[in-house]
Amino acid sequence: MTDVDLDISDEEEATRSDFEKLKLESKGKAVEDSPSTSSSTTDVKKPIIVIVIGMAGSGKTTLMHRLVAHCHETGKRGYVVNLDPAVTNLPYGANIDIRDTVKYKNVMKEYGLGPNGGILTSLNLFATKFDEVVGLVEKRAPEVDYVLVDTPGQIEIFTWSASGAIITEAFASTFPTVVTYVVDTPRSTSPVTFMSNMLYACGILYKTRLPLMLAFNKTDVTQHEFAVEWMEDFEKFQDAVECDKSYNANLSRSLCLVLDEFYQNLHNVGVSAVTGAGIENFFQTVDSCGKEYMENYRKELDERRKKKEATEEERRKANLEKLERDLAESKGGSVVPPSARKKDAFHNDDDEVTDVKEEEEDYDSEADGDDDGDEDDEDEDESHHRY
Ligand SMILES: Nc1nc2c(ncn2[C@@H]2O[C@H](COP(=O)(O)OP(=O)(O)OP(=O)(O)O)[C@@H](O)[C@H]2O)c(=O)[nH]1
Ligand SMILES: [Mg+2]
Repeated sequence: MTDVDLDISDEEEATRSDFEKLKLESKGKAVEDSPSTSSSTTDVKKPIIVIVIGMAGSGKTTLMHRLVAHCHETGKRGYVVNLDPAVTNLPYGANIDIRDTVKYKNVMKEYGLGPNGGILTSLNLFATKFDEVVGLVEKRAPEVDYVLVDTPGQIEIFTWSASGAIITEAFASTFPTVVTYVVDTPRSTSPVTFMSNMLYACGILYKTRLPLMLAFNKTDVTQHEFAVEWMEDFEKFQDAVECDKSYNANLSRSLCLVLDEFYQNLHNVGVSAVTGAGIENFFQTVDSCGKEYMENYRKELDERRKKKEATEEERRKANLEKLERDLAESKGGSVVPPSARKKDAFHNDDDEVTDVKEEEEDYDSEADGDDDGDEDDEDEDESHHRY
């Protein structure tokens, strides 16, 4: 986690009260007022979802903090979701925090997992309740411009784990959704490391099938021009690779030919989460990715959603038929439908998972990371395992 102090505590305070205001304004509105998840249309004003993904330590959380502060400064209306179950100090106030729903330490104990497996499983458990998250965001949608989503550094969540796909699909089938891949620029100056980072980004692009923007972070330490040059001019990258005769460099040389096409689909922006450089440009790029989503991605997603709904309908029909059969067999005796039995088991066995909720009264205490006084949070070492 970050130790950096962005010195924006006053702004944060005001941002929080903005969020509070948002909540109070939308509180009391009938749920029916908001558009339903399954019948989302493009007519209703939608916030853009910005999912911040990147390697551990690339600066996702610090960038989130900066984005939240920038929203406040410029009057953009943000809504913040934290999906990192193991973070100890969250420098910004989150409207929805996975830690309120899933107790990562309990998950580790319950399933006998280490820190990485614990984080992955926590996300998988949370993913089963993601429709509730989307429902909460939908209620706020008319008053929000951007939904900023922080994620853990376990990038495999978004390259192969089920939860990554569930989360991105749930957002993308309802809102314009953009993936921001955060790159640690100073650590990507070697062509081989750069290439490996781009392969991760490529994996995320093909897995999520959403507009992707690269945010070259930490430009206060190293400017990102070299990276843009490598992406735009294949020969410049080849020249850099020439200096490195290792096996990996040979591999990189072949791969960069393949990745050339991948770069055509990318937007990129240089930022410094610490100084705030490039943040305005960041939001402009998010906006153009949001437009791209509407023009290119929406149609494909609508088709995918229709298919999903048809499968769901079939499943529902099959369940109903089974229930009717069970009723006939029980000859009027009481029948517990399988779905209800499953639900009971879920609640009895998995007490590390509770309902998703939005931050209300405890909003202020969240900002300093001392979320709920849970004794599990007293272990200050947990995030270090992940580096
Ligand atoms: N110089 C500099 N340091 C930065 C910047 N952004 C983040 N950092 C530092 O990078 C380190 C990691 O930052 P985090 O924001 O915790 O990174 P993260 O990606 O959220 O890490 P995980 O949640 O563990 O995956 C911290 O020490 C930050 O201070 C930046 O723009 N410039
Ligand atoms: Mg983080």
